[in-house]
Amino acid sequence: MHKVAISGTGVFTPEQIITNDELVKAFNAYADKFNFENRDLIERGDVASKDHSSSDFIFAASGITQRHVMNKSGILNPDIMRPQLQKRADDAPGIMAEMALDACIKALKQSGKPASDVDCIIVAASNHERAYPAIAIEVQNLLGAGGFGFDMNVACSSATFGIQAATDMIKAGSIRSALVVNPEICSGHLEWRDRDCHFIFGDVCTATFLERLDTINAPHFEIISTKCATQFSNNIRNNNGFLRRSLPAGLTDQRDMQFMQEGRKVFKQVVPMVSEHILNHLADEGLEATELKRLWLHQANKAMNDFIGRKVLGRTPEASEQPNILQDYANTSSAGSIIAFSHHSDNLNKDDLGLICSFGAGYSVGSVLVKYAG
Ligand code: CO8
Repeated sequence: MHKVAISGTGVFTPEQIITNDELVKAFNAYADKFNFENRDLIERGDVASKDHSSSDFIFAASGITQRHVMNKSGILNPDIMRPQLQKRADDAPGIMAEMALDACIKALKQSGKPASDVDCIIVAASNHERAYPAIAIEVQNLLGAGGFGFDMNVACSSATFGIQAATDMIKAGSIRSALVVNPEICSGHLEWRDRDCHFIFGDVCTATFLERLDTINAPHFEIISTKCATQFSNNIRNNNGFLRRSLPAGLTDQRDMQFMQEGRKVFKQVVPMVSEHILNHLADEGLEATELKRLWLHQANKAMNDFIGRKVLGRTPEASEQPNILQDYANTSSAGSIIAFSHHSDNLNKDDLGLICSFGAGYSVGSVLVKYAG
């Protein structure tokens, strides 16, 4: 069995930013317009009126202050309330492949390896822009990599599940290296007209380069072990699949085509599941939580991360021990824990242990225990 390490990460961050205040202003204009246009139905009690959103609520409930998006103008237009992305010709690079390419180039640059050294590309994300051909194969082509590529989806846990798949293949010797890429255009499947969730998500793409320990020539993190778990739940769900047009209502705009969740239930059920998972992973390795120098958690909600950190460490973690990036990026689904890992892996000493953990729809939870090798 070969040993495996992470020798590079890359983050593609869209230039356009929506602050909470901008988001709330647009939502409230939409709500006022909706209430005016439906005033008779609302008066008769046939339609519920829409309440205003609030920046103070958003920050208090989530810790989010802004999000990056691929298209701001459509989302903030009260007559549109969704991103407006240009149609691309079939022979032009897809939008996800383009984001992925940027992140992959950055990850490879950090690892000091050319694209020709990449044996496998896994595009692991919560929604893919099409079913086939796999986006991973398009990225492989744009990058000039060899080997093979495939797409996978485990919602917010896609990155860690992808890292486990890549690690196992490298260990076994079927590949020498892999790029695990997470292009997330969450803005495309978020219901911006629903105040309960309109603030939650943002867009980004991350890439993680893994290779055999004996081929590395850059600072790196050795992967000690990975652990994945799933447990079925409908509390986070999106019903927009290819069978949609075969339903009686066909493709008409309906709420369940976008992200739906029972936020409170998710919060209550996922926090214990994740903290227990992390403690079990450490126990499998004969480790105590006190031996962890850093926790790079999924970035869904600050209060959620505070709970998990306290449960795992038995005390409130320092901000530097458990870095959050969600204040700037919001929830970026599978990419969140990798942004935290990529942006906050400094000030570690040789042999320090850290853990990347993502969790979400499924339910799913994945953790990657790493050791900094300098
Ligand atoms: N402004 C003002 N008031 C509001 C707003 C708003 N925007 N939204 C809700 N309120 C009101 C509610 O109506 C409610 O009022 P009342 O008490 O009168 O009924 C009150 O505020 C409290 O509402 P909630 O109970 O909903 O508020 P919470 O404190 O529970 O916070 C959260 C809501 C932030 C959603 C919280 O429950 C949470 O973070 N839960 C966990 C969510 C989570 O982690 N989900 C994981 C999803 S990610 C994932 O798995 C990947 C899926 C694939 C990606 C999809 C991309 C689109």
